[in-house]
Amino acid sequence: MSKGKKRPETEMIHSGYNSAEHLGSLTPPIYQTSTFTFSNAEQGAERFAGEEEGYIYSRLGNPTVRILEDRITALENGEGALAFGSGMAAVSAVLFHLIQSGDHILCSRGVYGCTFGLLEMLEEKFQVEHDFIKMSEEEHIRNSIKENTACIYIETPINPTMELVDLKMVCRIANELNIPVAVDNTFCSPYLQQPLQYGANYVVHSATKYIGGHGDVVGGLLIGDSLEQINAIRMTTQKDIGGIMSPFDAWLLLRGLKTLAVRMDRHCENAEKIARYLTGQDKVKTVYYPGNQSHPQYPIAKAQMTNYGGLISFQIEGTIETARHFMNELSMVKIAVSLGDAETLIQHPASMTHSIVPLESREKMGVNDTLLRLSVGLEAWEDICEDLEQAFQKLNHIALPAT
Ligand code: LCS
Repeated sequence: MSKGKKRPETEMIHSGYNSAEHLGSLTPPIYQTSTFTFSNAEQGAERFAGEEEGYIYSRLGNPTVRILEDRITALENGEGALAFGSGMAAVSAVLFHLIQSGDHILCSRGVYGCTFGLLEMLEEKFQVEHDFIKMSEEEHIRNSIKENTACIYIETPINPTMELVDLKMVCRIANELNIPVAVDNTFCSPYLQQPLQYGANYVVHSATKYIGGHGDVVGGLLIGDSLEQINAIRMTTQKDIGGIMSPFDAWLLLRGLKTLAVRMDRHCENAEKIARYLTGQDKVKTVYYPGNQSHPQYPIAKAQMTNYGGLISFQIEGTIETARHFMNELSMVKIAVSLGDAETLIQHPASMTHSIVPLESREKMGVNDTLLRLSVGLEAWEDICEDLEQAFQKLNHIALPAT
């Protein structure tokens, strides 16, 4: 968009793309090419030397992918962005960029299971240690920062416990000490939360989730508050490790982004109703949903999120068997990992997304055997409720067998 910044709903549709530069094509073309031809040998040399702007090879940049990178940069209010083949590729790129052997990473008290796996791998192979802490008390955060703390890595809301981290507070401390902060913003999408505005330096997304929104693509995005740093990552971690996004996947994500605002509004609306229903269900012990006033960090949710998102976790009364039985009785709601799709999905973190986390760490994070995570979809909320209700009723059946 040439005439300055528009509102997010508009930026999701227009930002980073000028149809006049693409034969008037309303939709961005898919530049399905591995390489780009140079008009002569001198031009090739100039591009490699960085003396002339232009594409070289799709691992180093591709026009369709670049439109997506520019669009997400605008949505997160950053200076630059990079697209990757998965969310994990984006997470690992930012960590590899920020750390060296012997460093320390301070993390929120819980992260997605594979991020946990990556942190363990960094420790085993490269002696990069990490600590998970509940980032609620300023003093505790300050005391947990070490001489060798190279970065603070945060999920908020945390997958799957829905615990929140006060971004303003953590970033203030980190900025003061010059420690970069990276925030995984997957659960919110840029529509509900923009961590850079609180002083974070990097934002990562599993674009597989709300940004794609249709369960048909795996991708990751990394946005930075410094174009210089993003370019450095492009020319190091991304170029050399090579976890790039394909032009077709970028195109799918550009298509997904066009409807992000309307989808998120509906996800949030549905989740609010389902959370209320679950809160009143006597087979449910606890509901973890940032929009519940009883959520311990409700004020943080109100301060840093524009709405409460489409994810709800809850503890079911009973045992792991009850949790499994409940899932198996669902008929419309699908049992699947991933989230942010049109379909309502349910999963059992202890045996699925977080099964890689050893029991002791899992319990410290609050991921126990009776915790279920629901990604509320775009269906009629009444149908979601009815499906949950009939599955809860089947549990009653088990509790009171006919004699
Ligand atoms: N960050 C968060 C918060 C995630 O939830 C995930 C995936 C990732 C990063 C990694 O993204 P990916 O490489 O899969 O694109 N979360 C999943 C989940 O909760 N269920 O299945 C995948």
